[in-house]
Amino acid sequence: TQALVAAMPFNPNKAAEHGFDLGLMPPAGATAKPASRLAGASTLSEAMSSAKLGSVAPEGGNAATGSLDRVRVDSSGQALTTNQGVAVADNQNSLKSGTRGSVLLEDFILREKITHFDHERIPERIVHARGSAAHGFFECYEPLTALTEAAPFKEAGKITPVFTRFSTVAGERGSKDTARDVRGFAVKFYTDAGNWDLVGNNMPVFFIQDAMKFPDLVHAVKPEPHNQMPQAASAHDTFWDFVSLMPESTHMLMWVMSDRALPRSYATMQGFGVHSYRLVNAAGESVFVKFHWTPKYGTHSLVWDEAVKISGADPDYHRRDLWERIESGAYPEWELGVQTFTEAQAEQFSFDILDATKLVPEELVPVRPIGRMVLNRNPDNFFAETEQVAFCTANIIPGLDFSNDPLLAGRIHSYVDTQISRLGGPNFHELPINAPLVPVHNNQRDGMHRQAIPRGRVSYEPNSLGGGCPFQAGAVQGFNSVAVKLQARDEQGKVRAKPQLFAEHYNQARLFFDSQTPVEQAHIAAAFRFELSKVTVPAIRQRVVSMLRNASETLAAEVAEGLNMRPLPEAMPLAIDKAIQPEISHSPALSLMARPGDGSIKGRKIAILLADGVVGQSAAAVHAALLAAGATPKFLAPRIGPVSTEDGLDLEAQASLESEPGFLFDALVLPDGASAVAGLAADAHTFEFIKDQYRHGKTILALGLGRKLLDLAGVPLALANGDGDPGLLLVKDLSEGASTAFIAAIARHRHPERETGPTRP
Ligand code: HDD
Repeated sequence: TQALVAAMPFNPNKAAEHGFDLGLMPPAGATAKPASRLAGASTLSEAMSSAKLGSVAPEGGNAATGSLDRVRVDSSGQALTTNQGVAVADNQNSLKSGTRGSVLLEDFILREKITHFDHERIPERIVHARGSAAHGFFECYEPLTALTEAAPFKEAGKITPVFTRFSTVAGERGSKDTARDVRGFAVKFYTDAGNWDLVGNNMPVFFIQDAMKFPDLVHAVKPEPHNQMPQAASAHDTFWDFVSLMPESTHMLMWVMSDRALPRSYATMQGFGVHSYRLVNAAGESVFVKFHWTPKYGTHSLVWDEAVKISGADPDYHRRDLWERIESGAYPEWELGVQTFTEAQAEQFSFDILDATKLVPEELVPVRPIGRMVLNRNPDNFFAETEQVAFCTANIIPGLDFSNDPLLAGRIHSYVDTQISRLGGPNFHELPINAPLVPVHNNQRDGMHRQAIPRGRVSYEPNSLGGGCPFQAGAVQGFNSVAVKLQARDEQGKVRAKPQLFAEHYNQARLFFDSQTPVEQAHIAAAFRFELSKVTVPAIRQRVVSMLRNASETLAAEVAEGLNMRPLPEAMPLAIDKAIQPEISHSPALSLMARPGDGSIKGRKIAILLADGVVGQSAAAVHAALLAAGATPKFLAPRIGPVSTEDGLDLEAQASLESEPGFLFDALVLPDGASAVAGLAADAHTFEFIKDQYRHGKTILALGLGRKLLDLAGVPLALANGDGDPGLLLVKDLSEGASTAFIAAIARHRHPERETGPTRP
């Protein structure tokens, strides 16, 4: 028992421990490289400068460790104190006039404790309230100096510490992780030229083109104001009312109705900077750039039925996944890629690159990989780090600049502004998680919660009394905005209007839908059907279908069919008077299937069912093989705790079938042993478990007599068309070949060939 329980790839009790930082140590049994010299650095600048010397990425450590150490609190071996550092003798009883008398006003210990507690909550983010984050690093592949002088891209092997927060958009802080929603993908680079925040999403486009519409969009999607329902869901009248009156949202709706909006984990989703930004080199020359994060472990999503069930059984599904991957050493990793193009190229595109509802197809401009990001350390404290981190699109560094995207312009204002009420004043940049690694010198002073203690009597510039310091860095060292030339068409003077191409709303929506595989298309149609079935006003449903007709008649017809809508409503009138011919009609890169990942099963959760009388050896062997492959196998039985085996091996169930149902796992092992099969068959949870695993397209391995459970659950052993099911492996015992085949089938993530139509069994 000891050996197998200890073989958990991570320590689930970590957060309860004091004394030493397990997160900085290579996880027990993991194949991570030993903690690098960075972990031992005593200051951040020491860590950073040693990082720059070499090309070894700090797996298991993080350069930001040094700076946070000064504010870390370790209470091991310490007595309880008040906030003034006064030792507290009794933390159980308030001060009273006699044991049955009234509590005394002078009880400063009670009052301090309660007062602090009363103020422990801060406002949640108005959007992206629910999130999870981790520390890590970015490593540059090769110098990008021809295009940009941005600090992270200066040399091959250069390491820049990062803190990355993922989020859902609509739900409140305590809502579920697996809602159908866009996911935030915000990266703070602590560069040696100041902080750069790349605040993106897991989808490369957005609902609206102008920040002017953002409050309307958010009000429409959030729970309705009169009754505060529904939570973390777009499936309601106000959202669909708004978007059906904003045809520019059609492209984004395709993404949000696709499986992209149901990621399997944060580690298996792409990220995008969305807007066109600029890269600027030392000579001041600039090109446009779009940023792409591509997950090493592939793009994998949930299916709707699975997402709905998970949200009940484990609302923290993505948060837990991120945490456990990092603790087990299966570090989430993404490659950063850029699409770069010139102003002249941009002029030729059939769409406007300032329009955030459009992407630049990879067929037009390929994505060039420039580095990788690894997340390898969990935060020590959720509030201090994940909640207090303040991202801002305005945080850019020399070598980067904005484009004139009007959505971006509003964001540059909004993020700083919102932190002032969320974090209580203008000094939130001093919070340890937000502070840059480089020193800050300016004449800004005072304000709520000021931490810095500026010395001297000079707080203005120019000055002579302070020797002229801090002085302007000048054009060579300081940030310079690109001197973009105004073009003839910009000389209309002040206008509230948009460029003509912004009025073309459907070409890329069509491109997206037509580039999906049939299974993905079926899921999109099913998602529209589901969401619109929750819309109570028929006119809104009609309007959405009339909008979809302009993007895809096939999709519109399927959705209308699903809503019993006959005849099809007229297509919505177009906003543009001339047809715009798109460059391409198919972009395979837009399918989730385009990025299966590196073929590993690192971080996947696999259930191995047990019951008394199980053949211990084969269950233990499959556990060991999965662990060695970097997955997180778990023994489950009708009841948690010890399980007796046929062959005398001690095994222990770490969860029960009731506490962790089947849809929480990526794959399933059914054990061998006549009594175990009988024991499992006597528990109805077993069949729910198997049916969900089957229905959701998961890989199932049946060892020996375990296959009987499949028969009892009514699982067909072949596909509807008579072909063998690649996700069902029935083996006598666990020969070498069997575990390899099992691992390869899990690496496919899901076996959609089991799906027979939009309404599947
Ligand atoms: Fe935003 C948070 C991403 C448009 C205003 N946004 C926020 C976060 C992400 C994004 C990832 C969470 C950051 C974190 O983890 O703390 N937002 C986007 C993307 C957009 C976008 C990719 C379109 C391309 N956002 C957008 C617009 C506005 C905002 C147009 C306002 C004009 N966003 C905010 C905000 C938030 C925010 C209100 C809420 C909390 C915060 O900023 O710190 O300022």
